[in-house]
Amino acid sequence: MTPPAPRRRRAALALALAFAFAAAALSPVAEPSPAPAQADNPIIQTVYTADPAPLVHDGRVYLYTGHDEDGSTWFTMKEWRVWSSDDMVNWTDHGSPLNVDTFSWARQDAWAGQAVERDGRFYWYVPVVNDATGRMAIGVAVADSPTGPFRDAIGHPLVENGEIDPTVFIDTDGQAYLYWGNPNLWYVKLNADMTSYSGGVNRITLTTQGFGSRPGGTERPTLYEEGPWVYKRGSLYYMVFAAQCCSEFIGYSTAPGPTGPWTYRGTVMPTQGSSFTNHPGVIDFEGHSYFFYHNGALPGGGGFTRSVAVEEFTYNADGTIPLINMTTAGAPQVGVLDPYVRQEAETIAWANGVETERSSEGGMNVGWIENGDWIKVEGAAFGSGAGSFTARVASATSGGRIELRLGGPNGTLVGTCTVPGTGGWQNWTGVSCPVSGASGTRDLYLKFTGGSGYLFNADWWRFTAA
Ligand code: FUB
Repeated sequence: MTPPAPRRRRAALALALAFAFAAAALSPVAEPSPAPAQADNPIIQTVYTADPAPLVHDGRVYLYTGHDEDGSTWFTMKEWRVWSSDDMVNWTDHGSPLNVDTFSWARQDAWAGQAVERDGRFYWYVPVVNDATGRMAIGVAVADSPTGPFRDAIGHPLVENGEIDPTVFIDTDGQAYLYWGNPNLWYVKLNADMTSYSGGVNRITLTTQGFGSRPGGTERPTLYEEGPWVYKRGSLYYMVFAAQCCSEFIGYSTAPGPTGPWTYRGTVMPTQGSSFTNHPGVIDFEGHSYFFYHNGALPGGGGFTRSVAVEEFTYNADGTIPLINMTTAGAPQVGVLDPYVRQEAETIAWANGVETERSSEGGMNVGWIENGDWIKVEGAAFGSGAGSFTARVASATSGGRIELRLGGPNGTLVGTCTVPGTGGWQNWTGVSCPVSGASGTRDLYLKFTGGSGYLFNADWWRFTAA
């Protein structure tokens, strides 16, 4: 239960300093940095994340990412992670339902993948080293839920040519395509089962007309580097990709069909943000368009300790993508959060000092809470007023307190719940306390206080109206 000390120190440092350093790390930015307490980017602060792959399903955005290990000096990645949100600012941690060991034939490198839904099943395509050949191969995992658990769908690589970064796209006629590649660009036409393909492996010819011209690019004449993301908008097909190396920027091409011919359209996101790689993911959600990427903006962050962020954008009238800059503000909230229904403690707009783990009661819980740590939950709609607060908590020590504050970690105190020792980090009990002064729509801060060491864990919470 007790995490290794270095991990804890990393998180505490990262999260305590994040506000102070995030603006400096994102250089340049289009607008002046927002006040630190308003920062929502990077959207995950409890671990380093990379290679975002968003998927809209049933009114939620599911975000599939890689996980850069703390202190990495290479792309040391053992597992993939899933997060979800219905408002683009409060993200629920679903843990890691897929890792290298899921594929019995794989050795290492849980690098950039993408998941898609078809006929109620979720297929997650990932690059990973094939132990038998030592080369990168593309595996496919399947699940009945967007949050898994995922299992190896076929027990062997779907396709292998030593290249990486699969993106999957299902066209409006039902034909699915899998594209991938670095340094080349490939695709196969997936069969309806999504776990096999027909017609062989096709190579997309990288022309400068299709993918831009790389300055000084003798070995690689075009800008295309890796990380393709293919989708369709109206009748236009888009391929957004990491361009040039290194550092990368994000460029894009368009085509009248899923296999081309591609025309290079320019830069989506310039080289920014303290990571020499970047990786695109583009979706529409609730009438808005979003661009996901990664950078090195958390303290301790860099090229191998990256973090996923998101920006809202609007397509130009002719369908071209505007230039998007990294910001610390992130995307605006879509709607509000309902504090009167059960909310997972691991639903977080910004975390300061805490981490997450699997809960014995299902899902995840927040843990490694120390005195002064806090969680921001953005845009909680209290309406005419909350009367009480309930939380599911556990403590192997003597507990502590949850201070309910509005507007900031030192904002207006509207209630304090005492958490007792429960005899174990997974021995769960309910605690309640009265609340007064919480009305309207406010940013809620759960501030944790108590003695020294780890205080308690939190699984979920809810308010009751006055
Ligand atoms: O995360 C490992 C690799 O870095 C990905 O596969 C690439 O797209 C780059 O982001």
